[in-house]
Amino acid sequence: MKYAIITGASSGFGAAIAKRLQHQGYGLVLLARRYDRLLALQKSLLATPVVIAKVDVCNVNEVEKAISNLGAEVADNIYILVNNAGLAVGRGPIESGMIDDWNRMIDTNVKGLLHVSKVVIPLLKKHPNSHLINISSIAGKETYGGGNVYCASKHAVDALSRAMRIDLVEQQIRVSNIAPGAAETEFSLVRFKGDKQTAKSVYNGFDALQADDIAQAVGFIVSRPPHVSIADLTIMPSAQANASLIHKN
Ligand code: NDP
Ligand code: 8X3
Repeated sequence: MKYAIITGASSGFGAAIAKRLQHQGYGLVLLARRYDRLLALQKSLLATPVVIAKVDVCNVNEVEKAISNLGAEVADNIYILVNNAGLAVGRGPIESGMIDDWNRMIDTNVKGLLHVSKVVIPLLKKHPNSHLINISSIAGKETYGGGNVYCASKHAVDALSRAMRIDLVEQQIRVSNIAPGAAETEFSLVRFKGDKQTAKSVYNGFDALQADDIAQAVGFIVSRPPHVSIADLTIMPSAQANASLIHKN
């Protein structure tokens, strides 16, 4: 059985990617902080083996422990890593930004992705043509008003995708960068710190992307023949022109 490791699998894109990859026959290793969510997902995903672990990607020791606890049957058969865990916290000008919010974004989106990659890449290297997929953002391609530190963190992810492609070309590990635009998940609820009304207003007046739209892209990437690498995919709702312009009814 081939396995995929997915970070941030407790909601949104990560949970949808888990479902889609299981449908395509993969066993799963699902990581996130909310264990109850992972447990519920595990109970609903019965077609292949599913390993779950409570991991904060910001904590390198937790990441190392979770990966070293995988049994040999799983660890020897990791063909896909999806670095999806991430978040925005707050939106506004730098002078009124909160240091704690900045640390959370940089620690999760950049350092967390590095922590996981460092320990999982040796497992991917056992299998030429395996996949490392980073979930960046349209915010990793362009900046927008009030997005400063989140945009910077996702620009870093975009740069790391290109750097990893160089590092891993010799082993023919395929590195893909996915840059979604506005997608209706728990993303805005987290960004606006539980303010449901503001979070919902982000998606008013247009058809936002849904989590499965991104999961389908992951399913497409991993089902290409061995000589094909999908390097970079920007996926937006039809109503979105760029990081700053969404046409709303
Ligand atoms: P959600 O808030 O629905 O999901 C985020 C996931 O990341 C959760 O499973 C959460 O799990 C996990 N996560 C956050 N922090 C940590 C951490 N420290 N350690 C482990 N897991 C963590 O949002 P999305 O599904 O939308 O977001 C997924 C990715 O997509 C993020 O990287 C986001 O930046 C990116 N993105 C989102 C877009 C959107 O419009 N929705 C567009 C472009 C990119 P838990 O809280 O249980 O730890
Ligand atoms: C999430 C999409 O446009 O809010 O990465 O940055 S956006």
